[in-house]
Amino acid sequence: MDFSLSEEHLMIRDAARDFAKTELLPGVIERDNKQEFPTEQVKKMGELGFMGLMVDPKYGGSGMDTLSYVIVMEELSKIDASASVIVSVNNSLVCYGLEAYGTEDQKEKYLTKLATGQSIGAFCLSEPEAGSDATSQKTTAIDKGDHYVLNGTKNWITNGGTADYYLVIAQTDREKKHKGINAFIVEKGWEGFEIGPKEDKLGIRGSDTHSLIFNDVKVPKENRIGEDGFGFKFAMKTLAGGRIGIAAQALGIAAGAYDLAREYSKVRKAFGTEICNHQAIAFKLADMHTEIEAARHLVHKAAWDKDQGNNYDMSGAMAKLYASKVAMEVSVEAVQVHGGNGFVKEYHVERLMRDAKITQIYEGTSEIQKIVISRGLLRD
Ligand code: COS
Repeated sequence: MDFSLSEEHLMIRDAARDFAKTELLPGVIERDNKQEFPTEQVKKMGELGFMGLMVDPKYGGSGMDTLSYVIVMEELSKIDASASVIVSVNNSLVCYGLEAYGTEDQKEKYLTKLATGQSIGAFCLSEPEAGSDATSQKTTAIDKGDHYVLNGTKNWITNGGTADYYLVIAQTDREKKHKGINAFIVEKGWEGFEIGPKEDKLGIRGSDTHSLIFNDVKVPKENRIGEDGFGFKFAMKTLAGGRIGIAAQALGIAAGAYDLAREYSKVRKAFGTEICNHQAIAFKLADMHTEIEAARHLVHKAAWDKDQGNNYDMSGAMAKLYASKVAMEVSVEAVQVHGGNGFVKEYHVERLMRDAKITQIYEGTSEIQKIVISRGLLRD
């Protein structure tokens, strides 16, 4: 057993850390206030290879492992969780989904652009009445021979307004229940495809979240991913990896909040000394650090499982369940350590606290993670 990171992993960590400090930190508060998408920053992340970290270089990706991906996610999320969710969705839902299950033509046409960051992707499973209960898809894709006709609404779609390509899950044959669901690649601008208004959110306000409306959208048959009826499994398999990315995002939010709290406690004075000299604060830091370290082990273990070719459904779900809880707890404590300043935007911790909440909700709520974990425990 070896807990140390390799030279390559340390290099990618330093590159992401440096990028986050120099490119994401300036303007992060303003983007949060204005709900402004980090367009320039995403472009630069594409140039650095962050938008297709795990994709084979033959499709324009960086060819790195999942451990590199979670390391990058942690570093970006310490500073800007809005930017990191854009990276996460593009990498582990869209690029991974296409690389693992797409045809060669689909990879040539779409993955090459997504992996380089030239284009952005979105993953569209959730609906007004199908969030956790993902098999209850109301969006329909009716088979018309050489094409499908798509009708319905998708909700809370990350990159909803900025994406160029959308992986859309829809019901083709209701009789067959989840075995009648398909996944499709849909391009922005296709007739009948409308982007709904932007959501006004509690956190990750720099990422754009929209509902999407499909009105008789014609989708060519060659844009279906996998065999007929593979759509639900596609969503589940892809989300299993996505959850590792969100776990890493949660870890980063916690680590970022902790770093700020630690620094602040060393300069802020009360009762004649720096507040870190008070056990009330020092013990908070001890708890925060211990929880973050435990979360990091779970996240790295899940990434390692994926890299080893092991099943990662459970380890990814455990990492997300725990890291998102730690993100919430640590960010609340970081605000507390900052006292009144913690409630003020310029100190960053209130934003991290708001950003933390979504990690317990998207790509499967904490309750869904417990379903996945408990079913895994009780299988056979
Ligand atoms: N990999 C491959 N296949 C999987 C899978 C996985 N990780 N998880 C489930 N499946 C398959 C099952 O094997 C089953 O197929 P078969 O009937 O061929 O065996 C099928 O999917 C349906 O599974 P199940 O019966 O377990 O479905 P449930 O309705 O009980 O739901 C949960 C399972 C709750 C785990 C699923 O609906 C889920 O993950 N929901 C949350 C979705 C989500 O994350 N939403 C957020 C949107 S993205 S922001």
